[in-house]
Amino acid sequence: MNLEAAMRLAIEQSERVKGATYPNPPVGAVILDSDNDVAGVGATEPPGGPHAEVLALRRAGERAVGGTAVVTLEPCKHHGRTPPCVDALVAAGVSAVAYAVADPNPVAAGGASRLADIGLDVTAGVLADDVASGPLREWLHKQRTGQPHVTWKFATSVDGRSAAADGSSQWITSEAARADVHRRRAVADAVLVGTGTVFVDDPLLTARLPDGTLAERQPLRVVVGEREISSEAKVLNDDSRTMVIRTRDPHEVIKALSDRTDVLLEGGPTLAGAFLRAGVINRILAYIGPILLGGPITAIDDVGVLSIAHAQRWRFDSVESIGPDVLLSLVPN
Ligand code: AOF
Ligand code: ZN
Repeated sequence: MNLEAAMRLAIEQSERVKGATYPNPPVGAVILDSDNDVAGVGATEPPGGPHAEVLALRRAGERAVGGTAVVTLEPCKHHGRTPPCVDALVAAGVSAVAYAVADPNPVAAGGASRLADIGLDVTAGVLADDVASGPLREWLHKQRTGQPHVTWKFATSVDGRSAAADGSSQWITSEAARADVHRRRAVADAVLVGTGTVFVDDPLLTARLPDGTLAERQPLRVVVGEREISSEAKVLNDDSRTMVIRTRDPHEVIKALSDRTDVLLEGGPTLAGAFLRAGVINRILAYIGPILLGGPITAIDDVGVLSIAHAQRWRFDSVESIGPDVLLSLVPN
C-alpha cells in the first residue's frame, strides 16, 4: 500500500471517532510493516486515553519494526495527559513517518523535526488538504481562532422555502436526508437553535437512529434567545443536557460556547440571519428537496444584503445526492 492509500485509511479511522475526542483532535493512524502492508490501525480515544499512533502501534506489535507510521496529524512530542507519540514511534522501531498536517498546538508541535533529528524518514503534507478540510477542519479552526467552528444546517425546497404558506413543513427533505442530519448531530459538540424554533417546532434536538432510538453520543443542546421557553419544551427533556443562553447576540453565544469545537446551528431563519450578518458561520450545509413551495416562509431572513454588490459569496466545497435530495456544502470564499 502506498502512502496516499494508507492516509485514506487513516482518514477513515479518524472519521470513526469524530465527535468523541473533543477538545482533542480526531486523529487516525496506520502502521505499515516493512513490506508496506497494513499492520495496525488506530484512532484517538476520548481525552486521557491513548493517541491514535499508540493504538495503531499496539495492534501492529513486532510488525512495526522497520515499518512506516502514517498519521493525519503530526505526532506529538509533549507529555500531556499521555506520553509523547514520538517516543512510542521510536521505541516501536518504525523507520519512517508520514503525516498530513502539522500540529498547530504549540505545546504538542515539533514532533516531526524531533523524529527527523533521530534519523527517521519523515514526509509531511500527505493528503493535507483532504485532512484539513475533512476530519480535522473543526479542530484546526478552534486552534487557529480560539473559537468553535460553526456549521449552519438547513433544509429547503428548491425555491428556498422552509415551510409552506400555512407553516406546515413536514417533510421537505427525505428520510435519508434527515438520517444524515441525525448522524451529524451525533458527532457534533453542540446543536443550537433559537427560541423561535422551540416555540414553532418544539424539536427534541437529539441524535436519533433510523428506528427512533437515541444514538450513543448526544450533543449538548443549546437554546439561544431572550424569550422564556416553556418548561414543557421537548428540548428540556432528559435525553441529553441542555444549555439556555439568554442572548441573541451571536458573538455572546460564541463566547458562551468557547469550550466547544464543533457547533451545529439548526436555525431558525432569524438566528441564522444574525449569525451570517455577524460573520461567525464557517460552513453551510443546505439540504434541498425536489419540491416547490413558493410563499413567504424562507429559510433565512435578513442577511444584511441590500444590493447584489454586497451579496455574501460562498464556495461549494461538495455537492452530493442523498436519496432524492441534494446536499450542498459551502465554505467562505
Ligand atoms: C497525536 N496523536 O492522536 C492526537 C494528538 O492532552 P493530550 O496529552 O491527549 O494531548 C492533546 C494534544 O495532543 C492535542 O491538543 C493535539 O495537539 C495533540 N493530539 N496528537 O500525536 C493523536 N489526538
Ligand atoms: Zn500524541
